[in-house]
Amino acid sequence: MQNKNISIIGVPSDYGQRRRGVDMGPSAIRYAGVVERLEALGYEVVDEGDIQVKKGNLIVEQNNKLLNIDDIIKISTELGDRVENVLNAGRFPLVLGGDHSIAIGTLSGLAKHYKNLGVIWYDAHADLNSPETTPSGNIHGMPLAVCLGIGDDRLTQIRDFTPKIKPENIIIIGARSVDPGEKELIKKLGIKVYSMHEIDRLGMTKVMEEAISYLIQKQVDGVHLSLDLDALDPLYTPGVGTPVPGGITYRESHLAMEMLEEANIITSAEFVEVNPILDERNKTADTAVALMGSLFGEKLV
Ligand code: 6HN
Ligand code: MN
Ligand code: MN
Ligand code: MN
Repeated sequence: MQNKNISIIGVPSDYGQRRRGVDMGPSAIRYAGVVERLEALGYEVVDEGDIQVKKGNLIVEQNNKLLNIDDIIKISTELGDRVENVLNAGRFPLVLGGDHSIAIGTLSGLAKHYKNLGVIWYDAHADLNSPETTPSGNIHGMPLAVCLGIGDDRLTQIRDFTPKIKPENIIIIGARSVDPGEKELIKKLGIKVYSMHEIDRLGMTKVMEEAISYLIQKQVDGVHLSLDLDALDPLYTPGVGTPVPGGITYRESHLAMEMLEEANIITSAEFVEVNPILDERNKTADTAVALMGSLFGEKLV
């Protein structure tokens, strides 16, 4: 990584879904040794701590299509401000979740800075739902749509501008649980997706080579990696709220991170959906930190 100065921001939010515990993700990732791991690679790391998230009861009512929206607006706005400040200080933002709804905040900060931002969405899901298409009402299933300007205005207008990203600058990797409305949107907008089918068929090497040259061709001025730990097979990351079998392996994921590091294109990252309550001895947080090791240039020999 070119930028040797990393700022870590924890976002202990579980408001984007219905299972408690993902708010403890940032702590679990810290206990797995993220700061020490990155410092050992020669980075100057500042842990800025967690943003303020109110502890409260999650709203779980059946008919609500935008669960906990008020809390999510507040968290996203604050996170966006914090991420923008990190960029203005010339530092690399590394955001620890929290459920994936926090990406709305992260991208609202990044997109003020980068005018042609690329996004790699490493996830079992497409997170392209809207209140019209959501099967759950959980906002963690919507952040990518929100950043495209699709969905409730209160979310799309966070930090007073929309859209945050262009559909042609997005690459989804690892998809295997995509809802009907999301499939339609992917077709309509022509979003580039490497589902598990392409990963099986082409192999991770080819997938990453293609993904990297695709973003370079789009002349992006920065690339954000939004890594949902459920992209990996639950064998390696059991501590996630919405596990889907048939996922990316541990080695394939390391390879993907190593290739991103070699390509030197990543300018910010977030690791989300680590839920220690559902985990086995902090395995998911350990995997997250190991992947960060590869992303930031750790070598095996
Ligand atoms: N995630 N597509 C499902 C929904 O409820 O919208 C699952 C979303 C999962 C979101 O894992 O970040
Ligand atoms: Mn996700
Ligand atoms: Mn997911
Ligand atoms: Mn390797």
